[in-house]
Amino acid sequence: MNAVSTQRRYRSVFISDVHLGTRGCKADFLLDFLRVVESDNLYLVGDIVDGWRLRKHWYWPQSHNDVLQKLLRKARKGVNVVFIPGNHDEFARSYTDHEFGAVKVMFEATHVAADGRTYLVMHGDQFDGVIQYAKWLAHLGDWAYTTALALNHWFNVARKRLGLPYWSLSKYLKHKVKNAVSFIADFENAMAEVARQRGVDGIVCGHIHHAEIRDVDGILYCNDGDWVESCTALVEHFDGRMEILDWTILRTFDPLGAYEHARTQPSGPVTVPEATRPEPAPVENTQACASSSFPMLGRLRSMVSSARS
Ligand SMILES: [Mn+2]
Repeated sequence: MNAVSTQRRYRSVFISDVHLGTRGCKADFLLDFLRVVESDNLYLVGDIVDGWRLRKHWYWPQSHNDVLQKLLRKARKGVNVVFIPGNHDEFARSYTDHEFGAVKVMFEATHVAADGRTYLVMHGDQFDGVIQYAKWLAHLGDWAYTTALALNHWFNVARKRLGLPYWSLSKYLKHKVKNAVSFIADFENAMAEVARQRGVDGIVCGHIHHAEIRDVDGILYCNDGDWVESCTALVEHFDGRMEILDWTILRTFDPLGAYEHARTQPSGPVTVPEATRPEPAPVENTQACASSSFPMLGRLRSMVSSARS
């Protein structure tokens, strides 16, 4: 479907927070991205598979399988694929320094860019203040977030019927809620400080589902975003320049892409995931949340922060 002319090549691609195994995962968008975008290096910066959710409720449609197959195929065909587990797929942290079908599993990585800059690559949950200091807020946040995602889903089903493009509620909220901004800033500063202590030039992380490239007092902070809400990736050009790709925007405005056409067709192959019943608020999960990893925790900034104020 996609013309060869739409292919994009980069030196490195960084994606995270895909959350395969959850209804929120935009697997079809990511498949489209993986088909169009090629790179020498592909870093999977954590929360690729949501083991936390899968343990409670098995959800594994074909498209989620296709994503894994696509990633493995890239590794087989010579792409340097590095998987750095996050808090939702921390089960894989036990396999650090092993290889799975040419995919290297690492706790964290140091990436040397084409311009010689060095980047620490890590998921980022280790430095999430909410995990460490306010567990109950995280539970509240998860409930609020799950509800917001369900609303967002139905809202977009309606938009799709009207032929309107996908619109992210929580992305909108994040940018509107002042406190969320300060939380994000705290996270960014903490991550930059880690990079500074390690003596590298920058940091690449994910976890908070907020794509960003920002200079923090001489340290280049890069967050690759997520594939649950915003469908963003971080890419390194062949000259070492970093850029964020917002896939919903790029594909909507790409005149050559058949994607937009497909997306507005009711039975098109690339669509917002099919209508599914929104999950009930996971009240009964509250106890289980006390384990070291939380559901959806990386995506709660706006709600957690509003609860704080
Ligand atoms: Mn995370």
